[in-house]
Amino acid sequence: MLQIAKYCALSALLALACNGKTIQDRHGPRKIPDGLMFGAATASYQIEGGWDADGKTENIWDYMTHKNPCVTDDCLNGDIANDSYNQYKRDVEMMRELGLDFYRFSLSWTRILPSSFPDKINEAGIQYYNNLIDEMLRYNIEPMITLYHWDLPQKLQEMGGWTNPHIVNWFADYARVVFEHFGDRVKYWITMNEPREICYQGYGDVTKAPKLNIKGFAEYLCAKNLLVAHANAYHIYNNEFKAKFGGVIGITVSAHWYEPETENDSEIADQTMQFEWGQYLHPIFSESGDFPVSMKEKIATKSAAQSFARSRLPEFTADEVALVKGSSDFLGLNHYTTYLVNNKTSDINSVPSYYDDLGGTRYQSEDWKAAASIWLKEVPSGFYNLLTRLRNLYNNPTIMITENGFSTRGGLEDDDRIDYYVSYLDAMLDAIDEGSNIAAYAAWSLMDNFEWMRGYTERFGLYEVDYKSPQRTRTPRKSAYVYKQIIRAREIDYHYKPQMTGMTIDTRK
Ligand SMILES: *[C@@H]1O[C@H](CO)[C@@H](O)[C@H](O)[C@H]1NC(C)=O
Ligand SMILES: *[C@@H]1O[C@H](CO)[C@@H](O)[C@H](O)[C@H]1NC(C)=O
Ligand SMILES: CC(=O)N[C@H]1CO[C@H](CO)[C@@H](O)[C@@H]1O
Repeated sequence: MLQIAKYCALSALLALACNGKTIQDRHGPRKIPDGLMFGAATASYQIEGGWDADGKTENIWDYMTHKNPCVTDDCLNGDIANDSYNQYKRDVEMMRELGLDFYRFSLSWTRILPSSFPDKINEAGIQYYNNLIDEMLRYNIEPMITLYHWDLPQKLQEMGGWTNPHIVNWFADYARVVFEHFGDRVKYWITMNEPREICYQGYGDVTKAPKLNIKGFAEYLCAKNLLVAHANAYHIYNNEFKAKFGGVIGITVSAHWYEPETENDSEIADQTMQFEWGQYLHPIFSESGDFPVSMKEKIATKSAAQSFARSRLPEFTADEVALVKGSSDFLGLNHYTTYLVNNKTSDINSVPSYYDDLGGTRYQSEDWKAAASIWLKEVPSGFYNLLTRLRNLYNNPTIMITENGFSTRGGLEDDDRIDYYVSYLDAMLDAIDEGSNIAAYAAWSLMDNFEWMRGYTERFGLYEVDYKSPQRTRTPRKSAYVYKQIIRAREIDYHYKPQMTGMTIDTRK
């Protein structure tokens, strides 16, 4: 009830019609459709630790944090993190406590291929992931593997990383090794996690490794090569493994909802979405393929005005357009928050740069409920609007929500996180009621972890991790009890008040 009232109040604030279905009072619990899978997500560098264990070599996050420890807010790194390299059995126990249908985790490229290439396969790395996968399958928890969640081998970075077109082959070789070793047991595959964060933040800015900051160029080279590498890996799985193993493979993008500030800002809001996530989704999920037209035009026009010989956005060849188009069995979606957009020129943009190419200004309302992360505000209507837009733009693709969550500064009584989860799940159910084809939902995150540049200062976990204890002790927060109840009852009960009296393993598992 509380959530619904807020949902509509926010919509009114944004001068939107409140979606009819959400207006109705929900006194009773709301059913979750059959077949929707529930999970939780993590990523290798954020939880594994064991940075140099048993032959693993440096990736770009190891390298960056070792070279300059205070690149992160707390001057800490992922050397040990949660020690999941050693504690994976406890991790699986937590999945059983929650009653998860699936668990999304990523593989460390340099743990499997210490030279970056398949000339030498690290058996200890393969064994670690076999142990984790087998432990999950013992309890009927489906593994969902992300091949690339930001921890590129440092050696490949020194050869240009995602700006070097040869990475299409490097990634293909790595993907093939992974499919060969784990494909018999793993049915859900994600090639890349969040291309925008990889390319824009890592290559066009300084907010992720490798902090290249070559604005208006490197992020576009990265985007093209990453999409071709993704598509190539998709076709490798389809051609060489799918008939034998029968799994599905897709890509995960991050997508905020961008709400026009006034009726006059809808065009810039649309263009913002075409840049921010259409850049990666349009080439794969649209009927025409290729980068979005408005994005190609804006960057070409700016580039010409700036006296460049050609557009700073590289072109796909016709063969590449065809290779990339349709190269995903599902759309993996990470969604957290919403921004307002207007077409006022922002004077903080460098020229040339991605945001100068795009234009307009993005900001968040002071009235929105804030998480610990500066970029994260709670706006469930934005989730509904985004899911509706994706359904309409891309012919209702199968969507797997691969991340959604809320950060705090720690503590077990996390009512704000519960409020976020319940209201976002509610918004998701509204979209499902109207026809959105949503197959899975993963909470970010199973447990607290290394939050990239924020170190351990921002906590996203259903389980709290004690970084002072040698075992990295994990304790369920109140939100873990609520999530468990939603999964077990397959309904959202807006009045559920958990007794935090000790977590037991769900007997179904
Ligand atoms: C939108 O633009 C029109 C034409 O310039 C103007 O009259 C109107 O006031 C604008 N609306 C808002 C909400 O700013
Ligand atoms: C934004 O404003 C600029 C400068 O006034 C204008 O040229 C451009 O067409 C506007 N773009 C959109 C999408 O409204
Ligand atoms: C159980 C276990 O392996 N704990 C290890 C966690 O990490 C610390 C620091 O590396 C080790 O000292 C513990 O033995």
